[in-house]
Amino acid sequence: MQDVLRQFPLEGGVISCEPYGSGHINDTYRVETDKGVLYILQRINTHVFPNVDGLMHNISSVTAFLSERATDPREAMHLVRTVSDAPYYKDAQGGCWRVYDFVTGSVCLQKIERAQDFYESAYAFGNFQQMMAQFPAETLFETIPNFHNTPDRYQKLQRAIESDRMGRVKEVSEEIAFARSLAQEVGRLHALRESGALPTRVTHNDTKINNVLMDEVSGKALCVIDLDTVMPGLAAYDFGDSIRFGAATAAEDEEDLSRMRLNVDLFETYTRGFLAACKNLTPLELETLPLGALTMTQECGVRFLTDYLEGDTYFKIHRPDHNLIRCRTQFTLAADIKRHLPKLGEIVSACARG
Ligand code: ADP
Ligand code: GN1
Ligand code: MG
Repeated sequence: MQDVLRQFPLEGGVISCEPYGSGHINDTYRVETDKGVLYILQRINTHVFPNVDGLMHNISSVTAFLSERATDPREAMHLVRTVSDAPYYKDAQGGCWRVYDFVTGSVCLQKIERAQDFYESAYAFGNFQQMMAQFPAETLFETIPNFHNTPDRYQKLQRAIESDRMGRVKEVSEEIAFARSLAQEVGRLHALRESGALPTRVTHNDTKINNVLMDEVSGKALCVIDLDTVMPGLAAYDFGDSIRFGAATAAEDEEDLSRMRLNVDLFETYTRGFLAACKNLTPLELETLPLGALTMTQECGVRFLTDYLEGDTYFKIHRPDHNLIRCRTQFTLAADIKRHLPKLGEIVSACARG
């Protein structure tokens, strides 16, 4: 780690470097120097992001674009370039490392404690999308092709079932049946994107509440982080993924499925915040926001199930059946979202009217 940290022009000598946060993808560390300055050091997951140059090109240009427009420096992440002025450092073993300034005085929530926090995160993600409407989308690399292409996620599940590498298919027949029962309905967003009925926008694509930082005093959202998946996408992806994670009554890996439901009040809170910041949605985009919540939840369940069948090679796990547990919570939540769709449509219409 010392060798890695020497490659970045940090203020002061490093006194600690500890694992930090609870992301499923990168290895994240909090670094502190003897001058009291904090940094975030990350080893980029190159299995998930093989094109690190493309990824870091995106991050450099998106962070620069956002900081030019920020009124407070804490509103945009700041990437620390290496001593050779590169956006990341590649070590002798091929590990790829990047450093950000730690956004001081911020907190990162793992779950919603107050509705106001969810409103704040909604405003931040809505605002992110509104600002990125001015960003030259054609300069972005597609860091994970087909990231929210739901039919493609189903094809990957099908291939995992057919190869049954871990011999786990026999344990998950109920989950496979549930996945298939919603395949057509959750394939609709992708079809609407392909036909051009829904506009492609620059979206974040991973809008969990722990990908936004809040001011520890005022509780106001400061900045959107985890920009690895900023790519062309649909408004409904960003809206839907936030609902999946934040408007759920239980954690993504809750074992007691009776605790997992949609919190309709939080759905309403998020919709108000998102639409207060993101003003340019078309009528069909608005109409399909609830379908986005269903689709992102079901798709995430399909991804967890696929990873379970493939032997847990994608998402970090902390127990052998972690991905199966995560899949079950997502499918339970998807079923509840489906039951509420008419009501959710009414809420979106009411919020869009103001
Ligand atoms: P992953 O892709 O693995 O989710 P993230 O980029 O989201 O990685 O980082 C993991 C965690 O590290 C975040 O949830 C947040 O707690 C923390 N974090 C990341 N960047 C910063 C930052 N610039 N300032 C403060 N905390 C940060
Ligand atoms: C991953 O990186 P993180 O933990 O914020 C994943 C998301 C999933 C999420 C499920 C690049 O997000 O797509 O929805 O886990 N990110 C990537 O919690 O695959
Ligand atoms: Mg994250």
